[in-house]
Amino acid sequence: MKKITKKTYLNWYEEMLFWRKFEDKLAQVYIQQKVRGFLHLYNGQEAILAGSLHAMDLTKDKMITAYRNHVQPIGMGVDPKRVMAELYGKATGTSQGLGGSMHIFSKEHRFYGGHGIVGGQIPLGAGLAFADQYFKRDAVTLTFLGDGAARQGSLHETLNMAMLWKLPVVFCVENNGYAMGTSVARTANHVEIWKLGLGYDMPCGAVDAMNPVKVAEAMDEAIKRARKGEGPSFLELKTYRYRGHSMSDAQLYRTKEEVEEYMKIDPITQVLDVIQKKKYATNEEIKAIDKRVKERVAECEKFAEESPFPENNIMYDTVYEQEDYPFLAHKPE
Ligand SMILES: Cc1ncc(C[n+]2csc(CCOP(=O)(O)OP(=O)(O)O)c2C)c(N)n1
Ligand SMILES: [Mg+2]
Repeated sequence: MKKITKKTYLNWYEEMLFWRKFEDKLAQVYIQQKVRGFLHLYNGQEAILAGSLHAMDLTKDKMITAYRNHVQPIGMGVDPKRVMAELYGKATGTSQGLGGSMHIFSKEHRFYGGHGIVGGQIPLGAGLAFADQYFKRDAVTLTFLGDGAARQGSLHETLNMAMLWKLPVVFCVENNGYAMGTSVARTANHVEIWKLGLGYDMPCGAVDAMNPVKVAEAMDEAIKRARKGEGPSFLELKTYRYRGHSMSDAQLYRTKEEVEEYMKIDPITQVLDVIQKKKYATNEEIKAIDKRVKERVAECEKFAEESPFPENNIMYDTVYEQEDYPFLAHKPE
């Protein structure tokens, strides 16, 4: 694995803080009704993305996930201004404002969404890996899913085929304890999701995913295995989300104390602790990072605010249509 150095820690701190503040800003503008529809935030789960990016080869590897998907594309290189504009429904967004919160996508950056159907992205992730194997491209696809999606039939069909064909894919279950308001313990008779891999003889295990180092190490091993042609892995990344499932969640299914317990092992705080203990940065330097993060978020907000909404005509330009359809003269000449 690439060495985890002072530079890694400083980068992790700045990027994770940026993702956190970017989403805090989204929560704020959502309440102001500038962002509409659903909004599922990633606060608390950032170590998963930070550790995964460290282990990936960002020149070729791919990523696909569910609807908690605003910061992953940023990590993969998409301009965060365009992600925020997408959430605002603006023409400068990643999907020209037509996708919104749950559907960030950038083929150019090998980020394949952004999927609202629970478990829908699992077979698609294996499909991306199948294409890479078929065309002999040396790439690995990280397929993320929630603990709730682990109970979907599509997971089992996909695990079977992926293992049979030794597809270059890593299945990454982000176990944040809940599927909407339903705890993991209420969805199955065991809570060790990683054991589902055993049924397919797939290398599998659980990871402390509040710590980016642990995520990077586990991910590196799984990615290397896939790259060597040895097939998929199944990781249970143990994490926690601080905010509700989406913005309209009253969170009656958990206690404040439970949330506070996890905040004590917050991934950003853990990284900052190492930075301070190892004297990787002075207090002044840390303050400068915090300031830069604030400015970057403000820039995104300004860009989204000032961007135009798409023209109405775009609705006709982005759907398939029969060129000679005779009954509806909807398109202006
Ligand atoms: C097929 C399907 N069933 C139900 C829903 C409604 N739904 C949206 S999110 C969700 C919970 C998923 O939880 P999990 O996979 O743990 O992901 P998390 O929200 O924790 O990231 C459900 C049931 C849906 N979107 N799709
Ligand atoms: Mg969950």
